[in-house]
Amino acid sequence: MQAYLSLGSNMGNKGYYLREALRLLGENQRIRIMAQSHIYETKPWGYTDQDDFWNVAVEIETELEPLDLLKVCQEIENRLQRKRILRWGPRTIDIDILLYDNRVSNLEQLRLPHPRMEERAFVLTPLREIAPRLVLPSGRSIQEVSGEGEVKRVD
Ligand code: PH2
Ligand code: MG
Ligand code: MG
Repeated sequence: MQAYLSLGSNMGNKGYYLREALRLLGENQRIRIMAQSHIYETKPWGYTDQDDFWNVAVEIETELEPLDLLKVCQEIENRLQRKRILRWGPRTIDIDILLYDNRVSNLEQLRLPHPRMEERAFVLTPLREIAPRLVLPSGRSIQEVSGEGEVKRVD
């Protein structure tokens, strides 16, 4: 199965947390990283009184079902000292599942497709880089939608 993930960090050594998260994902026997975007520095979205984020998008192939993939992502977040204090608040690492094949999930722990992905430049810009032909859940091409927020490449 194919999935797209969005990773973000805005605390401490952001590059370190992103690299470690990607390394730990790739180390999982049931996950293969197929494509990885550059790192983008992005203005915080939602709760704006916090440091800028660094964001990355990846395409993976996985044998894990969505909830098992979510569990792996959360284990990596916990391992990298993620503390859940504020919704949309500062975090060492956040790993979100954006799309998982064409699956739809309305579970409280996991909404698929990610309900806010098309509003956010910090998701769309890295994703467009690795999936330029992607058709978004709304039916629009990823080329037509830019989302809100400032985004610039850092690496
Ligand atoms: N993640 C959030 C809230 N706001 N803003 C940016 N720029 N990047 C993020 O990854 C991000 C955010 C909640 O997960
Ligand atoms: Mg998030
Ligand atoms: Mg999250």
